[in-house]
Amino acid sequence: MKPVAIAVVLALALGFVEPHGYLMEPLARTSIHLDPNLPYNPPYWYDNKGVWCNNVHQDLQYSQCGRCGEAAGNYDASQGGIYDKGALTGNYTSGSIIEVKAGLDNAHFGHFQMELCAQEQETDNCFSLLPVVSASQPLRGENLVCIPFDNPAPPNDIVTVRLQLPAGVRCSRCTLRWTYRTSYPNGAPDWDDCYTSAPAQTFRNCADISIN
Ligand SMILES: *[C@@H]1O[C@H](CO)[C@@H](O)[C@H](O)[C@H]1NC(C)=O
Ligand SMILES: [Cu+2]
Repeated sequence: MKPVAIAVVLALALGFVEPHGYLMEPLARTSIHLDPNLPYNPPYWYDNKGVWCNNVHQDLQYSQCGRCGEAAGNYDASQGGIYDKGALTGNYTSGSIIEVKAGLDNAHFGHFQMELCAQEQETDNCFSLLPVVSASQPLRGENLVCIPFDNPAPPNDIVTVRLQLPAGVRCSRCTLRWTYRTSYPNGAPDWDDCYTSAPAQTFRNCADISIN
C-alpha cells in the first residue's frame, strides 16, 4: 500500500477519523484535494471532514480552537501547510449576496456561523460575523444556521446559506471561515437541537476568497 493508503487505514482503525462536515463551496483549504483542477498543495488530507480544533470541546468563545480549526496556539507547519492560505476557491463582488454550501456527515445537531477576515494578513482577531439572509435550514438570530439532525441523509447533508457581504469591502485574498458548533455532548440545561452553552465538539474550516 502507498503511505497515504496506510495512513487512512490506520486512522480508520484507530478511530481518529470523525467525518462531520466541511465547507464545500467555496472549498475549504483543508479540502482542496477534492477539486481535481486545483494543485495538490496541500496534499491529500484524509481527515478533511474532521477539522475539529483538536477535538477539544469548545466554550462559547472557542478559546481552545485555532484560527482555521487546528489546535489553539499549536499551529504545526509540519502538517504540510494544510491550514495555510492557498488557492482562491471563490471570487465575489463587494456588497453582494453570496451562496455558500456546507457538506455534512455524522453531524450532531448544533449550528454553524460564517465569518469574514477581510484582510490579506490573517490574524486571530480579524474575523467578523456575516449576516445570514436565508438558508435551507432554520436560522437562529442573524448569524446562526441550525443543523436540526444527527447523521443527516440527502438532501439534508448539504446546507445552503445566503450571506450578505459588507458594502465597500474589497480584498484580493481574504478568508471566509465556517465554524460548526455541534450540540454534542448533550446534557446542559439549555441544550436543544440548535444550541448548547456547554463546551461542545466544534469544527472549523477556512476558504480563500477574493472580493472585488
Ligand atoms: C478566482 O480567481 C482567481 C484569480 O483570477 C483564479 O485563479 C481562480 O481560479 C478563481 N476561482 C474561482 C473559483 O473562480
Ligand atoms: Cu462527533
